[in-house]
Order: sequence, then structure tokens, then C-alpha cells
Amino acid sequence: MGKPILYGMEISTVVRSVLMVAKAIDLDIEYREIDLFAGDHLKEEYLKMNPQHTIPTLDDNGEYLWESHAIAPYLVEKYAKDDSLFPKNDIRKRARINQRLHFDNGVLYGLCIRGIVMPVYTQNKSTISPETIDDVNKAYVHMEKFLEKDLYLVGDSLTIADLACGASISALFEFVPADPAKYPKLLAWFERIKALPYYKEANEKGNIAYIKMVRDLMAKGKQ
Ligand SMILES: N[C@@H](CCC(=O)N[C@@H](CS)C(=O)NCC(=O)O)C(=O)O
Repeated sequence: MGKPILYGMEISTVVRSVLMVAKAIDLDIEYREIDLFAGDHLKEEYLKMNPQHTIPTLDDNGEYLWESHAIAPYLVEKYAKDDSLFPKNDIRKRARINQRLHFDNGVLYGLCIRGIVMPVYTQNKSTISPETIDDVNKAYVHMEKFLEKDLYLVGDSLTIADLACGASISALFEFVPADPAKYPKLLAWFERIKALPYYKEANEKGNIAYIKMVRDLMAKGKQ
């Protein structure tokens, strides 16, 4: 059996969350960069794998899967040496992890990140709207609450929910800094995510490039 192949762009938060999962379970994957700006995702070969033409897409020996929040549980269930990142038999904990994954997809990524970057990409906007800043702060309030009693988003050990939300938060904190007086638990949790041994390679590098790209576009929008 060959290595699973992951197609993505390192600037993408949802791609980086899967890269962190692969590192966390010590899975040897082949990573192939797709250039959305050059339209690689709209080419026939890519559409055959993923008709929805999104990144990330996983090619696991001819079995294709897209949607980072589906890829992460799949990789853990199929390849991890233990199930700590997504427990097999603890139904309650799995449900809570799924809830946080949906929160990441719907709120952090879908509402907040897209709310910041889509107006920059499609309307040459140079600022973040007050409505989006409000959405992001509301998301921080929710996360502060999720972390009220726990060190991680579900309990006191790392799960795939932390890696998904961690990638999103790494970008959101750059655009909408979190007030330490209001969000001490959220900030402390993110320090724990940043301390993961694979964080720099799998997330920080791509995040720096992402923030620079969006800021450069915002600066152009001002001209
Ligand atoms: N919820 C999806 C989001 C995937 C997504 O929309 N990715 C963007 C890049 S960050 C993309 O592929 N855009 C190109 C397109 O939709 O054609 C996931 O987590 O995988």
C-alpha cells in the first residue's frame, strides 16, 4: 500500500489542520501543493478526485476524501496507534469532539475566516468589517466558555478538535487580537497548541505566509 497523498496549500488553515493531525499520529503522507490561484483545483484530474474542488483532498490509495473535518477523524481511525485524538468507544467524548469540529467549520472557518478574507479576495476590501470583528469576538466568548473547566477543547487531553480550531485561531488571532483580560483561558489554550512539537512546521510557517498574503492584498485594496 502506498502512502496517503494530501493535496492542499499550506496557506490554508483547513489544510494545516490536517497536516497537524498527520504529524500528531506520526503518519507518513505525501503532500502535494495545489495552486488555487493558478486554477489547479479546477483541472480535470483534480475534479475527478473532488468534484467540489476544495482543498484539502486526501487520496488514500485511490479512495478520495475531502473536507478537513472528515479527513481528520478518518486518518486517526485508520492510521493512529491509539485513539486518544478521537476515542473509538467513548460516545459522549466523540460527540463533543464532533460538536467542536462543526463549530470550527461553521463558525471559525465558515463565518469568521471567510468573513475576513472573502471581501479582500473578491471585493478588494482593505479592512475587516465591524460585523465580522463582532462575529470573531463572539466566537472567542464561546471558546472561553468551552475551556472553562478543561485544558483542551474536550477534556484534559489533545483531540482533533484542538488541531482544527488551533489552525483557525492561529489566523484569527492575527487579524482580531484576543483581549487577555476577556479571554485568558483561550489564550492559555493556544499557548499549549503552539507548544506542540510539530506546530511550527505544520502550522506556523503556512500561517505566516497566509497572513502576509492577506495583508498585502488589503494594502493593495487601499491604493
Ligand atoms: N470546510 C472545508 C473548506 C474547504 C475550502 O473551502 N477550502 C478552500 C481553501 S481554504 C478552497 O478549496 N477553495 C477553493 C474552492 O472552493 O474552489 C474543509 O474544511 O475542508
